[in-house]
Amino acid sequence: MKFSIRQLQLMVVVAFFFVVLIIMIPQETPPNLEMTKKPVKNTVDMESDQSFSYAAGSTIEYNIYLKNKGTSIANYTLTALSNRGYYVEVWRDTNQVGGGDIQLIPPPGSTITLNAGEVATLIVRVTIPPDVTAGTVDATIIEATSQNSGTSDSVTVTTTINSNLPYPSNWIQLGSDPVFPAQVHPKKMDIKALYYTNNGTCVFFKMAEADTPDTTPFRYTVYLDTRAGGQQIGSHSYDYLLNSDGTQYEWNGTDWIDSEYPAYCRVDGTGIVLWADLNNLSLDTQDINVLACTKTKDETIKDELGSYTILRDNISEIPLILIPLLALAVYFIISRRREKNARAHNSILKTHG
Ligand SMILES: [Ca+2]
Ligand SMILES: [Ca+2]
Repeated sequence: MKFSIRQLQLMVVVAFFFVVLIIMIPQETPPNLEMTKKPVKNTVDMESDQSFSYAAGSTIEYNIYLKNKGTSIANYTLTALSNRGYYVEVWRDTNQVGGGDIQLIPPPGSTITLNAGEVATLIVRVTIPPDVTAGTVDATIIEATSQNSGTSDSVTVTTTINSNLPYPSNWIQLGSDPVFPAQVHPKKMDIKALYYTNNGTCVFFKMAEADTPDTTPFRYTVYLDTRAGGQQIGSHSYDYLLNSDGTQYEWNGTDWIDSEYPAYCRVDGTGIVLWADLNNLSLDTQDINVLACTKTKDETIKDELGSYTILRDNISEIPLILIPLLALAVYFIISRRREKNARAHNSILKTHG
């Protein structure tokens, strides 16, 4: 078969247009592929990574927060894993007082359902075996995966085993903040939980913050109402103020003055512990009211948690560890931060339940 030059020229031109046409026609994508290209909306948010030191043989509590960022109800699968293989429980705290109220883990992989925008306070409990060597570090990861979107988020709580701490490790949680971190800025001033313990000589208060506390620019304080009189804040009148500046202040009727006794303070990971010698506190027959506060140096209050009421006997000379667990029925009067302006709503509640 022979082509004239004219025919060949025509064929080249046709071929050229054909190629151009193929390039210009948009490639049609299968509709299914187009669907998966849509970004998956991340509907899960979990906060905050935390750390603290505990003695071997103790059970650790960290309060973490899970939020449904989506616009509809969602189910989340929860997992919790210690890299040391320690026993881990996860509880939901429904009343922001005392410990957890509903156990979620074990069993592993249980489900929690949250409405759109709902926040759950979860209490992670890690049990350290008694024979663990000091200096061992445990990292426990708690993860929530949305069963609807498949997206997930996680939090890591890191515990250093220390057998030489100045305080006992049998912390009793007084209560937790219901607010997702961190509506208080900076995060290091956002108090997420308050705990106490005593060793028969001193009474200790631990504040768990959403980030590492910094006592240089900020003040971490605990107010104590132990006797008649004092500075009225809310429904209680406070007599002592333990301050992270190292001073135990006392209300003299009109002002907070230096009591000339120290307030001991130690930052440990994302926690801060304040404590006082029981001999330096005048304890009346009344129960003890406690309020935790973070402030800037110019006394601007950034966050507060409490107040909580502790039975006087549980704070006095008997070390907490020697009080039988049943007698440790600690009663609180709670006024949550959200209810600051509605203190009439206060109710008496019982811990560990
Ligand atoms: Ca509770
Ligand atoms: Ca008082």
